[in-house]
Amino acid sequence: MTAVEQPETPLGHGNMRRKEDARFIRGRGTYVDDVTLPGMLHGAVLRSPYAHARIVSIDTSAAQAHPKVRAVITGETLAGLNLAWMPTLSHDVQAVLATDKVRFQGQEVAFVVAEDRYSARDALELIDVDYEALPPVIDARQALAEDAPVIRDDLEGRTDNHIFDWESGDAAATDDVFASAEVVAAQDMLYPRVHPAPLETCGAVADMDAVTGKLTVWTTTQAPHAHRTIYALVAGLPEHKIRIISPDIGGGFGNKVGIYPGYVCAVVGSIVTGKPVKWVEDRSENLMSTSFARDYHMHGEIAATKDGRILGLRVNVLADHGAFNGTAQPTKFPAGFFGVFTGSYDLEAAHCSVTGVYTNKAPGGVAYACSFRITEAVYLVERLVDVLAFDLGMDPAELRMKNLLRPEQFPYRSKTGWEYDSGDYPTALRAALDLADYPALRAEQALKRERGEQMGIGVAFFTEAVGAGPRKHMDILGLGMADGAELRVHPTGKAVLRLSCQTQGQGHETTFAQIVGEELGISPDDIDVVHGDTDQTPFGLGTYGSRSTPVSGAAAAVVARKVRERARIVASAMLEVSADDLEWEKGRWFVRGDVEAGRTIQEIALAAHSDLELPEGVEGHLDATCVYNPPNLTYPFGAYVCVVDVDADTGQVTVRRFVAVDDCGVRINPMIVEGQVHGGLADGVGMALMQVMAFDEDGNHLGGSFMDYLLPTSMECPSWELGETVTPSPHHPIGAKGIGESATVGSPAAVVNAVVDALRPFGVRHADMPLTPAAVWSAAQGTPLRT
Ligand code: MCN
Ligand code: CUN
Repeated sequence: MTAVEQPETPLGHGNMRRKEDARFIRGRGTYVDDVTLPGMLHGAVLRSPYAHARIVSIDTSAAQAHPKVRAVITGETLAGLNLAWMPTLSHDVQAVLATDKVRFQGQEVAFVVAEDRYSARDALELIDVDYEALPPVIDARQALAEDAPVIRDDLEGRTDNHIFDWESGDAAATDDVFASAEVVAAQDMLYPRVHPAPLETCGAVADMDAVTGKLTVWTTTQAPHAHRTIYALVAGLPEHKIRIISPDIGGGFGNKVGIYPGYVCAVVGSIVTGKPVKWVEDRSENLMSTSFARDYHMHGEIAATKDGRILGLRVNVLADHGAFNGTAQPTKFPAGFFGVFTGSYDLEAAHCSVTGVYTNKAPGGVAYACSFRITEAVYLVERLVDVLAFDLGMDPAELRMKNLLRPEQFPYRSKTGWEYDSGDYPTALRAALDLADYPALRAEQALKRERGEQMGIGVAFFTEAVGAGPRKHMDILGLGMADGAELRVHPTGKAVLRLSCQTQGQGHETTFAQIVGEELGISPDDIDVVHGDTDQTPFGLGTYGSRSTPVSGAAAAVVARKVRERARIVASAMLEVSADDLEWEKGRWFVRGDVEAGRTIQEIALAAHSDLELPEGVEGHLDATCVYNPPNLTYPFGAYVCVVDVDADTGQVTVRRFVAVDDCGVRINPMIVEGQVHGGLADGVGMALMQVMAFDEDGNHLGGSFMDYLLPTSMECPSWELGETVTPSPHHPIGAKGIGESATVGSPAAVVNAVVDALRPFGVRHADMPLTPAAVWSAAQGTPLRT
């Protein structure tokens, strides 16, 4: 126990403070940019000023002549190594350095390696690129026009900018429901292009050892093992000759799932120069060229009875994927998990179609706490429910309560084929409404409206599907989404857990130790979690889609249980009784009916490494490994209530209150869960009110700095009011569901619903994010802005 109270919960240490904070709060973390190797050189990327242009020629001679420059690499150099193009995570290819054309502003054109970072940057300006500007495609709605310029003329036989068509649900049944419905409400809405904007930008230090032939890359990655395999495939090296180290990461939020050209250039730079090469991008490079999120143009329709029973949903989406289809998501899901757009409601039929297009913008699409497009899906359905409430003149909370899935319907198979594992939705919504004192808020609003003051109350309910995934259904580039875990208990009863996932701030070193601690009765302080180094950890697909707890967390529990069973055999040898006669209580095996006769896990660990005679075929020591292939996703859910005050004269929105009731099943560390929720709620306020990656018609990026691309601070956020319900996942070994993205998924709709509700006296039924003062003011004037 420390000075701060750490209450004992069913999961042992519960709110244990984060082990990793000991180094973080002292400024003693080790990030990629902290890695310094002897003789290390520095790389810098030359980027395209054009959104779309043909490269006529590149003259690097002046840069080569710079006294501190060691190498200048162009697309042509890479083409000679067959590395000018690399595979994306969505079975497309992406230019590492452009050879033929540039396809978005900020695209990588050349890479300079110099003795220091400043010289590398200076030398960029000495490179002379002759571009022939081409008309850009910026608006996704124009991408499929007859006369639209073809962006991906590198792909054989390409005559348009179409990427994919994907659909889900039953079109005919949905059309029938709509044809006979009493009420149909429709709404166009945009989920704008946004950016995860982690505080630490992306970077890598690559070190190719010419003697051993081993490549070591310290890099900002959320998925070290997946990266290693992709490097192996691209470079033709065996995996054991590649070591990916993901040290401390200053936030990922999905931005660090993919492989960026800069990483590959650092590797090539090291091969070419024979020295380690560091490349770390700056803020503008991060915002302009790395994985964006969303950019979904959605048309939604909702069918209902006059008294507000929801019957069906029909949705068309135009998805802007930028210049390369680089979304990070399971292969069979080109629109991610958008298929869960039926949300939390019991309805008769649903159908959606999604069309993906190329535009002259940075690639990406799945990032920023997205749960693989569930952010878009939840926003869509939660806005549609509010639009329906508007049309019917019903209270939006009451409309939701009337249509939520009921507890007895679980496990629930949705109309688009997802099996929700568990849930008690009405209880969560009631809890949120109680916490907010919803009736009092509506009464206050009525009073204020009489005075001409605009107050809004927004309600949102969400269901997520996280924990990808059953490997039968989910893979990334052919790699099945299962996770390994290894646990070693030392003779003194202290343990090391090795994991394939990689924390970026979620506190894995603490919570995974808590999982094993709970299973074995070893203090989490005595369990070291090793992660983020492919030489030291078992294979697995990494941290994104809130999959660490559902998949690696399950692996940690399973591997600990294997060790516990091994300990039982050792204890039976120690106590000279049959293993069947032993019973477990946290931390020790004892003889059934004789509580005194037992051995603690620490005693057993020592004996397992001693001269104790073990039964035939039983190995000594106390170790185990496992690979966890989840049987299903986990389905966390939550109910949110947001209260805003809007100044209709200035368009200024103040988020006054935010109530969030989350259910992520069993909470391993409630304090960490609350931290995750706090962060996600702030994300939601940011997206709803201030964030958009905007472009002008020439494709110039208008959000390349934090002056233009705004991050919410404590000034814009209220003091969050959290509640919880606990509905364990029936298939997860400890009943936990993911939480890392829940609040980002659920909160934007709550904020937008609140602002639109505030503007009700002006007849406003919908307004697109971000609800900046200009957008709010325009909406109140009856002339909504379109991004
Ligand atoms: N947890 C818990 N009990 C549960 C569920 C989770 O105590 N029932 C704890 C976990 O043990 C873990 C944390 O909460 O310490 C988040 O767990 P999980 O929901 O499994 O999510 P991941 O660890 O897989 O994290 C990924 C998720 C994603 S996809 C994004 S995006 C995001 C997020 O986490 N990026 C983050 N939260 C972030 N938080 C920080 N600080 N930095 C990021 O980059
Ligand atoms: Cu989609 S952002 Mo998180 O899955 O790393």
